[in-house]
Amino acid sequence: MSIGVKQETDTLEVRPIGGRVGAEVKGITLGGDLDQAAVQSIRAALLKHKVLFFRNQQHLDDEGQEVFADLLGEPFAHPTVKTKEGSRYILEIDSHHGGRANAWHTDITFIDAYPSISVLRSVVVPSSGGDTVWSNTAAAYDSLPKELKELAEKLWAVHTNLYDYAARRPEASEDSVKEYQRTFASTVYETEHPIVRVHPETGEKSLLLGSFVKRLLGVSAAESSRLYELFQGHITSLENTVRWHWAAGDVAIWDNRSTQHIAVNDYGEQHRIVRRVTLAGEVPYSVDGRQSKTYLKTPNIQAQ
Ligand SMILES: O=C(O)CCC(=O)C(=O)O
Ligand SMILES: [Fe+2]
Repeated sequence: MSIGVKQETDTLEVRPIGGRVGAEVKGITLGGDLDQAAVQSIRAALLKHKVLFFRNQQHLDDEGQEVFADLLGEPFAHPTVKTKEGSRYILEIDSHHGGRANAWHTDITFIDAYPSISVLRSVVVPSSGGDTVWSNTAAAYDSLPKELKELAEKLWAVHTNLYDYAARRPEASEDSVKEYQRTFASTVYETEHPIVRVHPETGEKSLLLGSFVKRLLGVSAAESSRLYELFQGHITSLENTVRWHWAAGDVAIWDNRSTQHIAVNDYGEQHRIVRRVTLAGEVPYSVDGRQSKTYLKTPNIQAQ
């Protein structure tokens, strides 16, 4: 697909990468000075391809990333993790400070109105590895047989930010386990989401699961984990994914309402830094019009 939008003298060129998800956008310099038409084209391409990649955006600093993100929506600060010093709402993910998002997830689904869009900028890249993979959760829903779609549409799940961090990250140092409790899980959230949500802009149905899920409602723990694996397996099926090999200065933007992602943890002790800005989202609706709900928000006594 090619969208013929004038940006200065450039044309926005959108080249799909995966068969079902992801496109590289060329011919655009990201920043706070983009005109409305360019921003609209980016939004339209994002709704269609779910993840957009932009190479060679080295001119962006933290503030440049923020003012560009401002054009796409309302800034949204992480509910528990402090923003990077000197920035308004940048979250830094630094591999030397425990930052490795190496489990499939959608950002911040432990609250009801979780972010609509995330904008990620690569700052330090390892010499090899450190790719990120995204999946299209609308394609994952679409590729289910009718019977499983019907089952999924009936199910709800509890999402939380309190999980067994040490068990999930066997290589993590004691310090990063403490850091997790002190920051990420300093306030504990639990939220009920339908496992199929309806996209507020496109009306598309998508699967809403990922690693913040604690259990599915109305079934036993064993059934919950089997059903989770069944549906999550469709999300992570390679046909529904796209993989990006970063260079410093690349920017990825994803529709957080219809994707999951994972940072591949294959680069050992090498340094890797990415910085993220998230934009406010809407409380999801199920196919039968019920809304997600955060029913627990409490200080974590273990983190005191
Ligand atoms: O490190 C990455 O590539 C992705 C990190 C992540 O999960 C995020 O920025 O939301
Ligand atoms: Fe993430």
